[in-house]
Amino acid sequence: MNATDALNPLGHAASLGRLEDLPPEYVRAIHDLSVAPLWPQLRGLLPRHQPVRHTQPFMWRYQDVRPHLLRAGELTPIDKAERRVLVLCNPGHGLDKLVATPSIYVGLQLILPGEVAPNHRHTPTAVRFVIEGEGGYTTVNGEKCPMHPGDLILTPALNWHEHGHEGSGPVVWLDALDLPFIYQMEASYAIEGPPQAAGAGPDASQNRYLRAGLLPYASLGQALRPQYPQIRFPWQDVRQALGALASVTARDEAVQLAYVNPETGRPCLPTLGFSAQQLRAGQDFSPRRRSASSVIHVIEGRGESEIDGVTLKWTQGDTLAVPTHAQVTHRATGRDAYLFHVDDAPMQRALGFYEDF
Ligand code: GTQ
Repeated sequence: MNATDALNPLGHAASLGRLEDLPPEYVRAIHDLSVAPLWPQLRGLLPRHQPVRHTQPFMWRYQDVRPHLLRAGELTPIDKAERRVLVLCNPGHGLDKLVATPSIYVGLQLILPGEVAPNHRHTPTAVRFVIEGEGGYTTVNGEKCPMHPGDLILTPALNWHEHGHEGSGPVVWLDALDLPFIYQMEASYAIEGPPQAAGAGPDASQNRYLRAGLLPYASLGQALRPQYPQIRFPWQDVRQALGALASVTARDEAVQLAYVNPETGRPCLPTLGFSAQQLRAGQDFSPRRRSASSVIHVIEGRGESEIDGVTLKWTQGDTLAVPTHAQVTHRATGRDAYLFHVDDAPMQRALGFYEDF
């Protein structure tokens, strides 16, 4: 074949040379040096126009997983688990990778009355989104955060955190971590510590960052600001703010609030982004297709989502995985639904390639 026949109009080769096209002794010689030719793998590494995606549009039903999580409470005492978590594994990646999407780890964590999940800190960043139960708490760097259903609590990289339960009945929350990326970087590890001396006072969401637009005066112009001034976002505030936003938002626009650092207005964590959405009943909502992957947790309500042609019918407590570049439509049925979104847009923005289409 004449080489110029195989060029596309942009002057790039339609197909590239394969490993089998090379003399075996050449391949052996470079492999012996731990060296490989790029061109047989170039289109795999850099496919044209769209990334290769193994992540499946998928849903974990809370009512399916919950009984097994409660059973884990009987089967495995907390001191044999430290964190009693069932990890939501996207079937496109199998059970070993422990990922919901390539960049997002999600687990359901159970803590029973009187139990303590002991203090540690680690390089991956985590958040908790409370699903059910009262009396749970997470202490983050000495700040004790109560956990009510719908609350978001941040445990940023290298911040000490421990969980406990002073109430009755099971407490369950969703853990979301940037663990897959940190693990891939060979940078994931944890350090154990003694129990924290938690302050008796309320967390900062209850006295320092009560309203948008109002900051503690002393934080202005402070050279050394706390990196994570607000680590708890109470659901009752978020739900109320969504209702207020809905009243001034056109029917075809998203009623969605981003969780941000109140002092900087930036995403509250560097790798993963969080938002809460009020999805209006009886109306299709199709966000722009985006390069970020995401996990969606149903806070309240029921409905369905079409993700790359796969229809998933959801109800309260269910969790969905949305691959990168997916075409998505959400629909709440009956009454308005409330969704919690985790995405890797902050990471993609920091790396300079975030896109929506
Ligand atoms: O609660 O600290 O799901 O360290 C995975 C690792 C939860 C936690 C997880 C963790 C935690």
